[in-house]
Amino acid sequence: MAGKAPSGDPVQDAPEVSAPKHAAAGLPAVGHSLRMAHQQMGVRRTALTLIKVNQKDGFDCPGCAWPDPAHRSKAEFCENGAKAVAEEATLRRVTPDFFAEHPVSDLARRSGYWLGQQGRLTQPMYLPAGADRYEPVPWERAFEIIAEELTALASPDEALFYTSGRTSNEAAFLYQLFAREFGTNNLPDCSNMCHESSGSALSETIGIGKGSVLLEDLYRSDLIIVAGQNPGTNHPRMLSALEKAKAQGATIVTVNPLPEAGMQRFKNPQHAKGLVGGGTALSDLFLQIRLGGDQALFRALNSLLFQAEAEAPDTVLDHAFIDEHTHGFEDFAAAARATDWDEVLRATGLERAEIDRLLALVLKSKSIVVCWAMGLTQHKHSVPTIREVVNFLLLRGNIGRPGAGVCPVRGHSNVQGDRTMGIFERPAPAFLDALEKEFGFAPPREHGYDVVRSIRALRDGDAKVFFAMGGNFVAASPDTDATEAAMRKARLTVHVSTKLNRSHVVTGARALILPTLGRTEKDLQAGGPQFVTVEDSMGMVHASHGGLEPAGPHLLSEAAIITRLARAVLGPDSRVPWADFEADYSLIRDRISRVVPGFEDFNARVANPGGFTLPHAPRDSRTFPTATGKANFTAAPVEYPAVPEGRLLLQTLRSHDQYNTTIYGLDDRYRGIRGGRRVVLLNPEDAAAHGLADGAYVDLVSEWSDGSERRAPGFRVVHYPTTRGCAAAYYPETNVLVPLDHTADTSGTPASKSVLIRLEGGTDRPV
Ligand SMILES: Nc1nc2c(c(=O)[nH]1)N[C@H]1C(S)=C(S)[C@@H](COP(=O)(O)OP(=O)(O)OC[C@H]3O[C@@H](n4cnc5c(=O)[nH]c(N)nc54)[C@H](O)[C@@H]3O)O[C@H]1N2
Ligand SMILES: Nc1nc2c(c(=O)[nH]1)N[C@H]1C(S)=C(S)[C@@H](COP(=O)(O)OP(=O)(O)OC[C@H]3O[C@@H](n4cnc5c(=O)[nH]c(N)nc54)[C@H](O)[C@@H]3O)O[C@H]1N2
Ligand SMILES: [Mo]
Repeated sequence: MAGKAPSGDPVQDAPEVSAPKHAAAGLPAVGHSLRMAHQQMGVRRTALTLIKVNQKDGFDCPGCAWPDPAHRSKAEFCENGAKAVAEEATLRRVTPDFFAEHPVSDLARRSGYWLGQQGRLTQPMYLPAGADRYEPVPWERAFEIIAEELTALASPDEALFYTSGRTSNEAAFLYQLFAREFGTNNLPDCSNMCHESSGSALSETIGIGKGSVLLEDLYRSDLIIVAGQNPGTNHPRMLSALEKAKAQGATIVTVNPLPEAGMQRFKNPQHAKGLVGGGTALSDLFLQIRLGGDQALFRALNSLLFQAEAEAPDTVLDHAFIDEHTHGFEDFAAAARATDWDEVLRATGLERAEIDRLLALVLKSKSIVVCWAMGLTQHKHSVPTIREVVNFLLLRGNIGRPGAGVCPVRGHSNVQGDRTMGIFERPAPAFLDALEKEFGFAPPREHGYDVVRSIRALRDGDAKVFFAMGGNFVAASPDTDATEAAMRKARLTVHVSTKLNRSHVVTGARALILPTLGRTEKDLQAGGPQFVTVEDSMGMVHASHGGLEPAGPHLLSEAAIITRLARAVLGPDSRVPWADFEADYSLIRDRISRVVPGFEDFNARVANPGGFTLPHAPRDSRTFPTATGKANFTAAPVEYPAVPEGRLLLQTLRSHDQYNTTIYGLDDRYRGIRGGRRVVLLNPEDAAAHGLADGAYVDLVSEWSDGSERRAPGFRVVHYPTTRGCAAAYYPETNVLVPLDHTADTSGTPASKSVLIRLEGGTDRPV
């Protein structure tokens, strides 16, 4: 029934298991998404809301960051977008009565699924020091409490300002402005756990930490390699783009330890054929790689390109491009020629013939795009892995040409825009100069803390106030026990949120929950109705207009919360006209247009229904704003995770029924799992080697070089066609296994796709 949350907390470790699916979307996806939407919002609201998703007069889908095509269909959303919308537009409400009924100690025992299912937060809530119940608090008092704690700090650097990636450009710009006028660059964000490795590798090699392709490039591409990504679940609308690319002649290669259904076959729900027919086979070649083997794979491919060039000079490499636009070619060539094939085969788990097959496809393709997501970014050696992808593309001039380029597929719907707006703990000096010029205060220059450093700072007493603009920091971060202990040391934790989550119940001495509008809702301010803007994964900026009545009369927009907070904390001395910004967001956009390159004339250009495309020097003109002024080849040693006998590598990934820490349901339909999340997918031969039947229960125990161990108990074994030696289990349940210090070199991203584990335990289901 719409509006009612399940009462009990369901069992999550006894799923039904059937064979994995070989196709994604189609009719079951339509049915599934409508069922969930009806449960949350009823039939009428579902219909009225879903027709506005990603339409030019509607709102940007709060799901993923995949771009919208120029010609939009009437239903420009996917199954999981519909779930994301339903989760926000739900009719369920969390009121002060709910908090009176449920003390924090009770809520702390509930699952993340249960917490999220309770509905939308409706009033600001305050947890006083020593109390076990949140109580309602007026907004003004909430801002006073925050101001008390912030102004009592010995230094502004004792405060942390986290951002998750749904925050609009306008709110993100204000938020970083507030943090910097207050005096700190401590702006950790979800990107630190996500595509930071892409940003690091791309900034260094091509001069900009963003992808270089537009949708048209995918359609024009000859070869698309999708590595370390599960679009069928996480970016379902990408499947439509791949289908179209395929129809126009592209070959598609998938590199993944798992045979993900979406990459095998796609039944496009927008065509009758897709609904009832067999759909389109997407992947032409599937390389079932070992976890962490991608750097070795691309290095091997590069060495084969050199070999092919030696056999047929001037036919394989793009010498004109290399000579004119790149730096570091000779060193890289030497490294690639020295490739150790035994190592390649060990690291990738592939056969030489499979890599040769990929080579043949590469050699006959003029234009190549490489797409990737968390399978490439969350390893210790992620940055050199992505640099190797760049090397591969540079060799044949595949950057800055139609149909070719790098395509890191971003996660949260505005995570890329938040960065563009200055949510970054290591801002570029030019950005700070522009802020200083525009607002007349001197922003701090010293770098701030990223996510992992923020947790250490809390743990060590160097940070005392934690403020989050969205997200679910304690559940999304690694090393759950250490992170929770660190958070409990804070003096004050504040969450600007739409839904209840774990971070609201693992708090500092005092805590606040500040309920905010979601993107689906109307945003009415003193200056009239407001809209916000977002940037998608391909650097397109457009407006998002919410249409629903807000979830309650007490909600404030994110922008309003920041402006009021800023006034409470900074007082009349602030150089920023906060009240004006709250009343009229176009005034914020005017300032953005003067601070952030590419946003010139922002208000006028965003009035164009499709929005506008941000400049991207490598894509637009083959200019590379790097330290050398060229695109940089890099020659790092090949790395891959070492796995001792009897141990497995575990990746922590998403099921089909979750959005990060938001759990929509307990099914992972494409992988054949129903009604549970505590599962570990094991290759049947690995399971046999451990004497584990399908359905046995084990503890996952991670082991680290410092001798420490971490345990996640009670996982049901599922025999699954994953690469030998490579296990998989869902996040966030497995975040307990990933130590804080297990991060990617250079980017600092938690290496949550390569966790060394052993399996312990019996066969019976634990009670
Ligand atoms: N419905 C839904 N949509 C989402 C999200 C969600 O949770 N739910 N999350 C959003 C966010 S924030 C993000 S960042 C994206 C995440 O999108 P994805 O990166 O697709 O998410 P994951 O579930 O982490 O899947 C990682 C994929 O990489 C593969 N993989 C893991 N390790 C390796 C490796 O070493 N090599 C290779 N080649 N493959 C590997 C896994 O088998 C899996 O297919 O999705 C966004 N969209
Ligand atoms: N082990 C492991 N850990 C991971 C990952 C992994 O693959 N494995 N993936 C990592 C990745 S890629 C990411 S991006 C992070 C995600 O980290 P986060 O972005 O911090 O987590 P989410 O679960 O997306 O946050 C969900 C919460 O956001 C709030 N919210 C939703 N919409 C809005 C809104 O419009 N405004 C506001 N203010 N709040 C809103 C709701 O209260 C909801 O409970 O997790 C990372 N952690
Ligand atoms: Mo992400």
